[in-house]
Amino acid sequence: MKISAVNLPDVRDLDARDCIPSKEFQDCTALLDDHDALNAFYDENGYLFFRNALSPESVARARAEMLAIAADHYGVIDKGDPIGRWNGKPLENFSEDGDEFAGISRRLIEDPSNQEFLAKVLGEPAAMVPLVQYRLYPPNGPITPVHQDGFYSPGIEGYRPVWTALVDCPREVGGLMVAVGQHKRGYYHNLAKPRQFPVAEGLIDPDSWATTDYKAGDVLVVHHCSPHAGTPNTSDRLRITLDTRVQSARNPKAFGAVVKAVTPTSLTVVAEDQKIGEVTLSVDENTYIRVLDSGRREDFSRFIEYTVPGMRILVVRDGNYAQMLRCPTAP
Ligand SMILES: O=C(O)CCC(=O)C(=O)O
Repeated sequence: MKISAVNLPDVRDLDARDCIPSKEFQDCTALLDDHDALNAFYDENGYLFFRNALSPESVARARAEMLAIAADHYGVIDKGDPIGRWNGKPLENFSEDGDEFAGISRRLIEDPSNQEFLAKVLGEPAAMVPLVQYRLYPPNGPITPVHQDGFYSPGIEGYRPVWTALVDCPREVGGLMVAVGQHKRGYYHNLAKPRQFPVAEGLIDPDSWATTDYKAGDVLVVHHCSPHAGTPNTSDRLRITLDTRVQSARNPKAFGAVVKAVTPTSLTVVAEDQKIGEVTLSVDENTYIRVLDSGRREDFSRFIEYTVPGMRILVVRDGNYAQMLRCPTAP
């Protein structure tokens, strides 16, 4: 049965801490040279996992950059500590897309040593989606709840999400778990509950959860309909990971832009990528608008009040239609 979203006022929310991963991811590296087989695995299981996928040099650089920010900007590890042991200081004023991280993901994804791998994952030359979350998770912090990315981000179907461990993340450091094969029945998010519409209990097979002991440089690709969640960090170290997305380099649907003009039903933007240039897109009540706060959908009737010329946004287009408009991150 296909569920497009559920409406279950009396059902409890699914708590990620009650989801116990009993399965291990399969390594898909051997399928990289057979794109049909890779896609068949993805369609069947709702994830791809690649051991040691990114080049060690590019991962070491990104790790060093993240460790330096953890020490110098947030003060949560001691300077020079190569394994990121938490020093007990609370992580304060942390933002997953803070400007202090800008450039780390771009350097990792655009590193020539990673291009061939990413092109094989996507099936064509890959470009980054300018949307990234950087994560420095100290021990015993909150974990990412069970969710399906496509429920919050319409238009992302063509991307391949790239979740990467930058330090070794064995089970005690935590990482991501995925409900394998549970991506074929639509969305389990409960519209009867307040925003963020948590996933309802009792719908996902409890025996479907899988994870692994991640190594730095491993890559996990999660299907936009696959339920997934963070696993707890019970170690003494930070969990240092990032997640970004790649898309077709030939036909990028998602791009950073600056708003040039707005009408009640259209938007003209100038893309940061000169090859895309200036575009005018139609906007309607189905456009998913999150331009002020990445976690909140805005009311379309006030579109021209809050979308103002000069504003930087991330656009996801389908031809000349704006599928999603959201505040940008610092890739
Ligand atoms: O790393 C995490 O804890 C969450 C990542 C995630 O859920 C995502 O990329 O959608």
